[in-house]
Amino acid sequence: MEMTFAGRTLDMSRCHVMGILNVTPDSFSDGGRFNQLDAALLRARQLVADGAAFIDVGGESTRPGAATVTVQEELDRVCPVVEAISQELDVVVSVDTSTPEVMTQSAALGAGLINDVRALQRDGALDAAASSGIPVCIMHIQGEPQTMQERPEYRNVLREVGEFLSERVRAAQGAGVAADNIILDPGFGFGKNLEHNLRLLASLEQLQALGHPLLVGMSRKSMLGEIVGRDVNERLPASLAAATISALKGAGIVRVHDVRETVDAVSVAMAVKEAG
Ligand code: 9MG
Repeated sequence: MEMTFAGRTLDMSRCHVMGILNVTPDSFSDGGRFNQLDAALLRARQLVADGAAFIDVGGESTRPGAATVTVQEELDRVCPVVEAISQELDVVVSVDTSTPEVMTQSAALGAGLINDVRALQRDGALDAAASSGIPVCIMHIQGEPQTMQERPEYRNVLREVGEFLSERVRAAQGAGVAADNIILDPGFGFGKNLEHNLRLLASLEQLQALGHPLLVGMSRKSMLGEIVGRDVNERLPASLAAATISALKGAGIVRVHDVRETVDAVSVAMAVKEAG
């Protein structure tokens, strides 16, 4: 199961590590320290040295209560960083955006993946993703980031997430996105309580039946904090456990803050999987 991201081909039957690079002034766990181009590049170099196959560059925080960002602000934050990393580093640059203009310009500057937590539902996003020609990650979300955690409800979370993703795959293909350029993500913490998140993680293999590689993101999230009772900066062991379980259950990409530690954890998971 191979996939090509701006000229880099990866075997998606193995689990790859995606490092998070927030370029927002209010990012939730790095305190917005990497919002300058130099600082972002420094961080990107470290992520690559630590073993990241992907770097996910995001200029809009999806944390509930985060400030909204204009299209121009998002372009100004994201595009210089995407361009600089693409030119300098041997890594797939992923752009974490729901904004069509950012998708189009990032792809032209060398991004290899569009990561849209709103599943290409914004006006123009389907067409922008299709014409970019690069792979896209379609994530499940219930509601909007500002309000999604207020009262998430499902009759059957696994079925509803699967149906939503299938519908978005059909919409993406209808707009011209190639089937083998689609990655899916159940969207841990995006309109889900702990019970919903655990049910999805326990059944992750079943989402593979949709026929696309899976990306998962649980690093430092409050679902882990709820389980272990620790603050955001003390969730490394819980995050490693979540990444290991995901890799064993077939995830092709884990999106994380702590790349070096996660690469080791995932390597052990992959070695066990191959021996089985
Ligand atoms: C941007 N972002 C934050 N959390 C995420 C997750 O779980 N998945 C994806 N694809 N993107 C995320």
